[in-house]
Amino acid sequence: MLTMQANGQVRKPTPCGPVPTENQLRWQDMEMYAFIHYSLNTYTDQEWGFGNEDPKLFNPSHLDCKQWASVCKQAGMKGIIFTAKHHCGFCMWPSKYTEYSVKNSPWKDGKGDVVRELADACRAEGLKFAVYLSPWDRNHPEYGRPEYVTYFRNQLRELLTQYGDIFEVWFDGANGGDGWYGGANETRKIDRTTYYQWPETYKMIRELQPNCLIWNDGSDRGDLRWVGTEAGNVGETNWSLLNHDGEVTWPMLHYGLETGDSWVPGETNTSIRPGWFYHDTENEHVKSLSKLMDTYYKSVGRNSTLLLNFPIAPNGRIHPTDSLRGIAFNKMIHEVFKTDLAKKAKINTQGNTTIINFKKPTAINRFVVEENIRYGQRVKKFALEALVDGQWQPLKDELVENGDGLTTIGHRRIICFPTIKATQLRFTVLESRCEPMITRTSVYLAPELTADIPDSGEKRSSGLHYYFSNPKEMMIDWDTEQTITSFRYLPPKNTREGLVTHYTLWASTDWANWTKLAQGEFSNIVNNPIWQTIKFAPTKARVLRLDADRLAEGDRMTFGDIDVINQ
Ligand code: FUL
Repeated sequence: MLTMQANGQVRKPTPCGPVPTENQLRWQDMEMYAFIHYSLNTYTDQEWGFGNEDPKLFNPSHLDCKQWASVCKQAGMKGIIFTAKHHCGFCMWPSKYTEYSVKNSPWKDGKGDVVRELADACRAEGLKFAVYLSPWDRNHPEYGRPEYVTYFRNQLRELLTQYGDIFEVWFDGANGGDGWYGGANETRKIDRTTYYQWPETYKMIRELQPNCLIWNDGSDRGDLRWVGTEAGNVGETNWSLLNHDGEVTWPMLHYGLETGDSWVPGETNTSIRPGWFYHDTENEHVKSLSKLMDTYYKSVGRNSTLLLNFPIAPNGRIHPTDSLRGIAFNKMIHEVFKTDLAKKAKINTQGNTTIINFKKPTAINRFVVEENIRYGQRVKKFALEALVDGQWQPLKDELVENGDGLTTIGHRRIICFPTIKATQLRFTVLESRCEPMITRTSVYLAPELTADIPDSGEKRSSGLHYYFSNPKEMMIDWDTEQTITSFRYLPPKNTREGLVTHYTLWASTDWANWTKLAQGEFSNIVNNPIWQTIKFAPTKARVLRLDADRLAEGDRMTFGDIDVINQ
């Protein structure tokens, strides 16, 4: 095994397969950075705006980008990616190419620029800055036609030339089809592989910002890849490789491709709350500390980076619950990895095996191992054993359900196991694409998370009486008339089969006359299958009817749970 020598030199550094660029290496070392979702959606309580929302709604009372940057810094984030434009098309900077921006909002009399304020605040905090620019634009009249692509590039040029260094550009792949589109109010389909002409756009990015990383979820290979879920975990096996050409399937996104011909590492994106945008109803659902630690182990601890979203509340600030949780998260990471117990131990490496000898029984529950990825990703499989009471026992990654999870390493692999008192720990590379280049083997004792704040995102059984009047129609009834204000739908778990994406909700007091309460889509429900809330004016009802106007897959609607909120 090629190990780091005492003088810090590595013997024979011959590359093994595809290797990262300097940009990708620098990016991987950032480890954690923040997403900030903020737009008109914050004021309409939506996840996806339709494109016709009034710019006048944007009028925060206390918009404070310095607070965002300070919270993110204290939460251990090395940079911020900001939604300069989300799917609704509203620009958070005064783009000269559209009227649909902050310049037509009452905020700072239309003279404000959120992108500028945040870029400046990041620099003052020593954070890097990056932008999310949604290719899908539900406001723009030309969306779907070549003119829009020119508009999109013009906007990108503004962002890449007016706000200093940009470390990453995020081109969201979502494309729901329907939108306002300048009043056309229709569904527009595009061919994702050809419409945006990415190669030309990439060329422009490389010219304007040579150090910028390109994120794109598949249609054209960028420098980084999505990991196939917004839940906050990448596969326990995670190759930083993909093929440059050809189709990208879900397993390739989630696990990478061992035989891939290009270095395309995974970025794990998730939100500190169920949704990406702020909703009052989610204030009790901010991820718990243990959930955030689990996310850390399943992203940074699996050869990925963590892109953690903090939504901005309508007043223009990060909500105190989110900021306190984010800061506690960073403190906990430092607490867990404070003392490397291998430092005091005797370390002996022979061939592909390293033995860490603590000399006396030592309580441990975390193992950290790193490869020198500058020369490629090599390890396919390894073993971890502990000597406890004179017996060698195999260890497994307790966060992995099937198998022991001891496969790839890459930039960093963290193995969590229940606390044991071991006198020795044995790490062996069992399979590797080339001779392994291990640069770190560390051991820690993480404190138990006892007084944790509960993760209130879990399912709540609402005990309602319901039945299906046909496969796409659900009835919920009560014995007596109720005044109701919202209906909530939790999609089925781990399946798209029967998942409702578009709905109409009706109410009745007599089963004969029906009032339409709401009609619409559950935005982003496929990628982020969380509780969806339909709010309406207080309505008297004895029965509710939910029509599934469109399902993600299949022809019979299902749900994980449903809930009705009474006044
Ligand atoms: C998704 C979008 O549709 C969501 O609204 C959010 O921006 C998330 C980060 O990416 O694809």
